Amino acid sequence: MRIDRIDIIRVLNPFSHPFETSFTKFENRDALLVKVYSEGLIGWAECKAFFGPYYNPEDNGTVLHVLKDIIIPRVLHTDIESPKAFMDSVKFIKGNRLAKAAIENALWEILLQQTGKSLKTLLGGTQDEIKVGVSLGMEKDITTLLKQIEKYLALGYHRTKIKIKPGKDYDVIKAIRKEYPDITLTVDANSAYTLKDIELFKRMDEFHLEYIEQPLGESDIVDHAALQQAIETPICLDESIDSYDAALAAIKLKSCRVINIKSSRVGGLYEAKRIHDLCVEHHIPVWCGGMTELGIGRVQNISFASLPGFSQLAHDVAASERYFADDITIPKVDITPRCTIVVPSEENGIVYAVDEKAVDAMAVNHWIFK
Ligand code: OSB
Ligand code: MG
Repeated sequence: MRIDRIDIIRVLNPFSHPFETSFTKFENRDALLVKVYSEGLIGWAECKAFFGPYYNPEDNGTVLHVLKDIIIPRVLHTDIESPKAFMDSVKFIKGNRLAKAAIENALWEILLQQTGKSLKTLLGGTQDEIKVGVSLGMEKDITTLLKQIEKYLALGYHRTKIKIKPGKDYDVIKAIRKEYPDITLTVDANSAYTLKDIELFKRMDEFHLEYIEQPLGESDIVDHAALQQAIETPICLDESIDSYDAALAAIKLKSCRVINIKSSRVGGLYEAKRIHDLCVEHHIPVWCGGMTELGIGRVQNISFASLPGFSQLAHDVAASERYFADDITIPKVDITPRCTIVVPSEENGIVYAVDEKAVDAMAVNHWIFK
């Protein structure tokens, strides 16, 4: 794949409903799109960074710097054999995986066009459709949150995940369990606690949650092992799993019993597949996490989630409509009456195209490198 030109486009798309987590409240999706031109083909990708470094150390500003000043000068007008070859060529850059993933993801899109195959086939996906879960932000009070839960249960969402933080945890879950004793329920702390909160997590065992996502800090793999030992509820790691080595360490130390894989967080689909395979080998159930993606990123997540290890648990990959009034693919992502999403493949002929008019309407900056 000869790289002839790369564009970066910053877009803004308002959420239909603000999304509040333990780290920030999002009013819109502020995202960088990447457009890689190669020998007459164009690979689009969506960088998953946010405006600020709230979820992990990167943000749109650092991604722009790393792409513009380091990665793009390195790859422009060179020939890249594969996404893996690209990843090998940027090994000298520490971290910055969201930035690397943006280019890596675009290379996969070019590869799909070159081979005429679906991403599902290239990755080795086995499932025709994936199970959809919902990740709900914090609300001003429990009544409002319960209304949100009711709305998505009525639509058939297979798992309800709520965000928690100190002061908005035990009582909120208790109120939900009173109303819905049997739904598949999970909580995500986005690393808002420390091991000092161990008693709180022991008390949460009574709620038979499917898992507790990222209770402690992102580097606290050892503390997560201590917490996992002390509680019945499985811990699911998200932020902590930023590489294959981190996944291996967490498995060896028994820091978790479930892993949320986000391909962007680990530097792209190639690395994410390695982590998936590692988890399958060690019988660790995985599910595909989300970053409130626009359509381009969402569609790649759907194909990634068709890998065999993802068959048990529901994913944070939902309909476009769950997040936004407008989106940037044709068609927009939608759910089936079974609340699944059909995986694009050669057999079903489903193809998502980028809605360039929608991209233009959301664009606030455009950089061209050629
Ligand atoms: O921790 O999984 C997370 C959104 C932004 C950043 C981190 C997370 C999330 C979500 C929403 O929980 C996932 C989604 O629906 O896209
Ligand atoms: Mg999470």
